Amino acid sequence: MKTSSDHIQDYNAPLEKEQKRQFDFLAESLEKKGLNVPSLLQKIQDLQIAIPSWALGTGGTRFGRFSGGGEPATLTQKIQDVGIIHALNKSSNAVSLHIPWDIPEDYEAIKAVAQSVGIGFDAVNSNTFQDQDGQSQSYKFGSLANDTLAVRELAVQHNLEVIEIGKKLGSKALTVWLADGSSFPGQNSFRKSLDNTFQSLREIYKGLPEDWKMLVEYKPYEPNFYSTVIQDWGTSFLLANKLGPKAFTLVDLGHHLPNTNIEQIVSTLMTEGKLGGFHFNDSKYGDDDLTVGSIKPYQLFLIFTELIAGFTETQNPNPAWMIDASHNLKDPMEDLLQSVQAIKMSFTQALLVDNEQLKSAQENHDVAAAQEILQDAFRTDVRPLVNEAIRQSGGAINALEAYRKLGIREQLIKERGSKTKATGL
Ligand code: PSV
Ligand code: MN
Ligand code: MN
Repeated sequence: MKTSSDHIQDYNAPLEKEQKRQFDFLAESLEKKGLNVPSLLQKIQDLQIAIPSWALGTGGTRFGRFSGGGEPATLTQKIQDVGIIHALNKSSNAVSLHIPWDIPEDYEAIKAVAQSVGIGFDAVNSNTFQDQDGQSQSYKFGSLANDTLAVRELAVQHNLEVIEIGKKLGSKALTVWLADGSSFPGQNSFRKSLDNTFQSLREIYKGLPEDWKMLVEYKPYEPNFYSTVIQDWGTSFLLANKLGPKAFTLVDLGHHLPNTNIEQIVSTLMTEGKLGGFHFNDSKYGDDDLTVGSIKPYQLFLIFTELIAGFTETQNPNPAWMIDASHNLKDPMEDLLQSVQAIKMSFTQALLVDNEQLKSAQENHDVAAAQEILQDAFRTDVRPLVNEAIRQSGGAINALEAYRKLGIREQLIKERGSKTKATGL
């Protein structure tokens, strides 16, 4: 694959001069504002966003699926794809696996592949929203919340197996997302469903190693359309609190009803030390799983502003950063490169916020000044800074353009064929 450091340096060479001109210009104006540019570069380089194994193939909708070809058919190929993304952007050094889609046949071989491309294993995800072939009980009417004990036991067992798989790979977190709920009033007892879920999660929690986290994801609707057991951050937070110090809430940006103030949720969770992780994506209507930053970049910036304030002002441990997106129209790897870049840009803009000035504007009830401070940071074109951080790490000055110029997809289609379907969603 054409992603060796020589290939990337060859791609960068003709762009270096213009990159330097743009970077120097921006660095000078940031320094004038009292910002420490080397420290900003370091923070941008340190931010690593895990890639979900299920986002490397074309997702499709329930109406159709249009593969672009060259998709990964095996876990090895998925890890190789994450390796390609990381070689280009130096910002995605881990993969998040979904079990049972990604059960390794040979753990040592998989670890060796990951190591060879500089990739580690982020949170492992359990799947009790689908039945697998030959499964003894069905999740049709719920898994951890199900009224039938045997179903709950199967779902608990599955989660414990996922932990075992993660342990062998070096993961340190289990993400639990449940589809459990109801589509019609009267179908389930809310109280019983929540209590069953808590009891089941408690069994799983008991099997969690000391240095692991359990990330409890919430979502208001879909696939159930009347009620979802873990419908919102409050329910997830309640469960995480009852479970114990290793349990945290995971925020997926698409898992909110329209206009929810997600940045406020982030702030509350961090104040309580319970923000465990993020699934980044973007949406217009629901859980649309669109490219990060493609619809609401200001919201993303405001979320990062809260996160950065929370890093210094709260005891919240570092959250796990992951993308959770699906691609119907774009080349998945192009979409992922765009998503990671959007995250880095919002993060960088948020680093530019003058928190001291903002505090004094708040204390003086100077509403207009507070808005100016935030929007001054948001309206800064930080691309030369982000690209410089990536360039200095050995990545491509423009990762998406490099992906195209180096003909990566064409090579993958040649190797894997044009009619491919990645395992997973
Ligand atoms: C559910 O919508 C979700 O966001 C959860 O994170 C799942 O694990 C993921 O999608 C993939 O199904
Ligand atoms: Mn998610
Ligand atoms: Mn989702």
